[in-house]
Amino acid sequence: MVISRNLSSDQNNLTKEKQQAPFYLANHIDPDQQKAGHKLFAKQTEFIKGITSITAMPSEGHPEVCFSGRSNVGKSSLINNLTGRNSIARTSKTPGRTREINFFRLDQNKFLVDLPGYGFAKAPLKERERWQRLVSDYFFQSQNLRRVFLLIDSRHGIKSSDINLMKMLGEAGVIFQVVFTKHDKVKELQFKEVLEASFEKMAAHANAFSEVLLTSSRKGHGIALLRATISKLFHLN
Ligand SMILES: Nc1nc2c(ncn2[C@@H]2O[C@H](COP(=O)(O)OP(=O)(O)OP(=O)(O)O)[C@@H](O)[C@H]2O)c(=O)[nH]1
Ligand SMILES: [Mg+2]
Repeated sequence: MVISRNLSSDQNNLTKEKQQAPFYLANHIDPDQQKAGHKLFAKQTEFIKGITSITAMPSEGHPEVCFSGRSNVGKSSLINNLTGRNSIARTSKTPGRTREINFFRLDQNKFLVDLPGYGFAKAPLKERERWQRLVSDYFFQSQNLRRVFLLIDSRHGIKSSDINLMKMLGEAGVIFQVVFTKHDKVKELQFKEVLEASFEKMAAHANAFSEVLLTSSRKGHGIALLRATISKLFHLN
């Protein structure tokens, strides 16, 4: 299924002339890219620190990618799976587990960043405001953010809180790539509908990357492709 929309030809410059490009679900992995992705994640990942204020950012000068999405969508689980470390990022059945911005260092001084989730209805207003300030500061001030992976639950699709995040990223001039999570929990037909609806919603955002990924941290689905995508963003292949 392909839905046309506008995407900037130069992903780092959203103001350049637009060209038609479709959204599509990635289904191919280049062998060289796969090797580079495997190599990047083969060495031990190190937890550097968690911050609650942007002044404490540790990764200045180092390229990084980050994982954002609603509470409980599976950001921390995905980082654990990518790095092959069961609990380097803390996960929980209860939404709101990650409350800081957590930095993890991969081989060659490349960083993965785990963001606190949003959209948790029971979170107090103060907590939501704190999230908004911290995450917005991060998006606007990070100098080396190569891409935001925007995680979407395969069962539920894109919600209004995700759209708010897309807008925030657009204002900060940051590209996001949608990564569907928990694929093991969804039936094919149900997912097809979610995908169609998601593409329609993404079409309103010029900073949406055309390729989307499908993952399951539980089953390991899509992990090699995500590793390869990250290594490519770091220009390692
Ligand atoms: N079935 C299934 N469950 C998953 C998958 N990924 C994560 N989960 C479960 O979903 C719950 C939330 O996962 P987390 O990784 O803590 O989610 P998070 O997005 O980091 O949540 P916050 O830190 O609260 O924003 C946990 O109970 C995980 O075990 C998956 O691929 N499949
Ligand atoms: Mg988390």
